[in-house]
Amino acid sequence: PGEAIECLAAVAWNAKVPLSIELVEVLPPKAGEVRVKMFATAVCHTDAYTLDGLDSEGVFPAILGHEGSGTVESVGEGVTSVQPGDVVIPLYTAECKECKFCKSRKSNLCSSIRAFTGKGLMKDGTVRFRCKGQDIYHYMGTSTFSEYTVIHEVACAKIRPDAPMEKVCLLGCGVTTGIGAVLNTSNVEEGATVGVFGCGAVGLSVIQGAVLAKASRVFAIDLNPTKFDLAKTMGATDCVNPLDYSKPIQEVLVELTDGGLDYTFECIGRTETMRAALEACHKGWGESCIIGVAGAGEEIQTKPFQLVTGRVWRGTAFGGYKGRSQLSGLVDQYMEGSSIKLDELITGTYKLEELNTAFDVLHEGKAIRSVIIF
Ligand code: NAD
Ligand code: DAO
Ligand code: ZN
Repeated sequence: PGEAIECLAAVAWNAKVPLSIELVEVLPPKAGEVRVKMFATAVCHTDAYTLDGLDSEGVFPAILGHEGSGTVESVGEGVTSVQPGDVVIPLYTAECKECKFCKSRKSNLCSSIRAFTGKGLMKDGTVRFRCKGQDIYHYMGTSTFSEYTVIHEVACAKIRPDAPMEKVCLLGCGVTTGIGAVLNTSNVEEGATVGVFGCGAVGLSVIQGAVLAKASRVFAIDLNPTKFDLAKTMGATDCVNPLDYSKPIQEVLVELTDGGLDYTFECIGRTETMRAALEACHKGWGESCIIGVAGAGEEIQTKPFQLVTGRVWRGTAFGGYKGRSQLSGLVDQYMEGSSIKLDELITGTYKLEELNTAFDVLHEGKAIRSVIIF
């Protein structure tokens, strides 16, 4: 590992101000670290949420971005699982394969670096970005809004070199999360009915997961009817806009489904829709999975009787996938045919200099995924 690299990055100097494209210094990777030359990155709602100041862990100045792909430029001491030239997807949910989470079949919440990445730091407590004489924090251990980034080896998912990096970057977060929520976290079975609250990239990927699970009916629920065409393309059988009804949406869905849905997924990040998703579940067995990230300090509510009468409330991070072991398999599945849809979700491509526009179109409800190509 040689020298610092000077390159362009989008710096979030503070919450609620647009990103600025700056020349930054990216220091060489230390022991157990990998420097990656980014090829592409998409913009997920979680980046917008952090930039809007809603994230209790948000620290500034920082380089945001967590849904990307690139090639390894150099590796630090002791790194053995990747080498320069390898194509990788950075993981915001790492996999060390040694901690108790990694050893458990029940969870993907690796604890090896999380205490540091949650604070915007590398595992040695320092950062690898400098700009205008200042240290710049990392974000989720990924910081993909930069031409070069430094990540931990345990957060480096190696994938096949012939994968189109401008597409498979979507597997770094939203698509994997949605599909995994269905297949791993909720274990939806053939013939089940599914309700999906929110038809952004995450919700649309829950829909594609429900199709993979052979669900019998898939209800797409969104306030923005322009999302419904794509929801149908992904496999939704019914589209419901809460604005078309005067009753609470959970009551509407319970009526439409003879007592409620077998599985629901909240892919918005609002506590009211989390409640609605739980209460739209069938008595006795319905299960609701929270995927959306609510604002810092917000709390969910329902009557305990909802659970007493057999409904289950659960949640998922990164769809339960263990990234270093399993992400390359999803890339293979995408490459082998039509079972995983990525191209349909890309609604625009931009240059790094246009990143603020990509945030604007997300806020305006006009984007599913905008991909920045470096
Ligand atoms: P997005 O903004 O693209 O999609 C959200 C959708 O919800 C939009 O289509 C919007 O019209 C719709 N919506 C908003 N309010 C609504 C309401 N009251 N009723 C019905 N629909 C409504 O976002 P995204 O990138 O798909 O992310 C969705 C959520 O998932 C975010 O909260 C994000 O932070 C979270 N997320 C979680 C994980 C995880 O691992 N748990 C991973 C990725 C994203
Ligand atoms: O291990 O304590 C932990 C939490 C891991 C972070 C998981 C984040 C999931 C929600 C963020 C989503 C999107 C990028
Ligand atoms: Zn671990």
